[in-house]
Amino acid sequence: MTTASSAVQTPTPFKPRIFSGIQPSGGLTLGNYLGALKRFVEKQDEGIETIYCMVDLHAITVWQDPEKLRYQTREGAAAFIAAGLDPARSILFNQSQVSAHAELAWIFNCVTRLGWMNRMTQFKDKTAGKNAEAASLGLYAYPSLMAADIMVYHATMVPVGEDQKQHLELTRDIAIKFNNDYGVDFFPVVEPLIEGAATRVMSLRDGTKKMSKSDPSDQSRINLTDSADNIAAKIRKAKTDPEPLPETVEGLKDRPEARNLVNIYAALAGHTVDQVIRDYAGAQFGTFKPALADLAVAKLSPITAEMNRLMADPGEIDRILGQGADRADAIAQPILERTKDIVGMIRSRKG
Ligand code: AQP
Repeated sequence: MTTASSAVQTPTPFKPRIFSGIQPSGGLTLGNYLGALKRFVEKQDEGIETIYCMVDLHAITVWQDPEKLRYQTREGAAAFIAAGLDPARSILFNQSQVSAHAELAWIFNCVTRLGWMNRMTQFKDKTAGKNAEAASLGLYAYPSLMAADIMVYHATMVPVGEDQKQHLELTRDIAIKFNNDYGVDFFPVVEPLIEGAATRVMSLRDGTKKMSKSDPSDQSRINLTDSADNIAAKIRKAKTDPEPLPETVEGLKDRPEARNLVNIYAALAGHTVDQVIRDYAGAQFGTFKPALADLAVAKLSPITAEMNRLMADPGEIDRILGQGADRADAIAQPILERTKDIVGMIRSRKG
């Protein structure tokens, strides 16, 4: 069973502030929705200051067609808003509009140790079976930019899926080393928020692999732009085993595909995994899959419809992203300027 696993909260002198981002490296998936978007909106509604970003600088660490990148950045922003994000309450922008991210990332590149980077499993996963020598330097340095994304706002909490846990630990290490090296207490030690039934939504074709927007198989994922028929067909064809659903949550152990579908149901319904198992104990997939498909369509179709409506006016999306970037920049610049002071750089005349 997937359970809440957020780290112990440590007292901090920093104001609670949430930052998180999504790469416009493809159309967003059910994994991005349950692991990120849905929770981002919940955090906004809890009244904490929230800053969210389409991380286009991260996306180009692997090749992106320029027109598609622009489209996907707008589509991602539309998904945020369609999922309930209010750009007046949260800050929503695309990363490349706020240059402080890249500037702080360079300073962090000089704090981060090669040995730390060599342990990052996402780089290994993304280059597995490929020529790692041909990967971009940006892909290797990705976690240092991610640390800068968070620290440039002095964010104290980052809602992410399980897959980002190691990068968050690295962010903490970079902040601690910076503070120690310069004898300051300047960067907060950030807390990952890894909560809920769907912190790791798995592929519909292989329950041991993460559902991912860049998986070559479209059948492996549910896209937020999929039609109701498409969603139902993908769930109907999702890989499962021949057994009925178990009587207890423990019975899902060693059944990754069954566990994944139950987790998705729980996250979409807002139920615990226990509750879902109680409701469907002994059910065949012939019964469970249509119920899951109905639920997925009921939850996702209104989001898809709103995304389509918003995408009809790209100028309005660009305006929202621009306003968000101005607000983000107003927070980031003073923190970047103070960082440069600490490092011994002569202050910008603008600062
Ligand atoms: N399958 C998933 N289950 C739960 N959470 C997920 N997230 C991504 N996939 C899942 C969460 O979504 C946020 C944004 O992720 P990202 O777009 O920055 O990059 P990613 O984690 O690398 O997602 P993808 O879909 O696998 O992208 P590609 O294919 O481009 O690498 C993060 O909070 C992440 O945890």
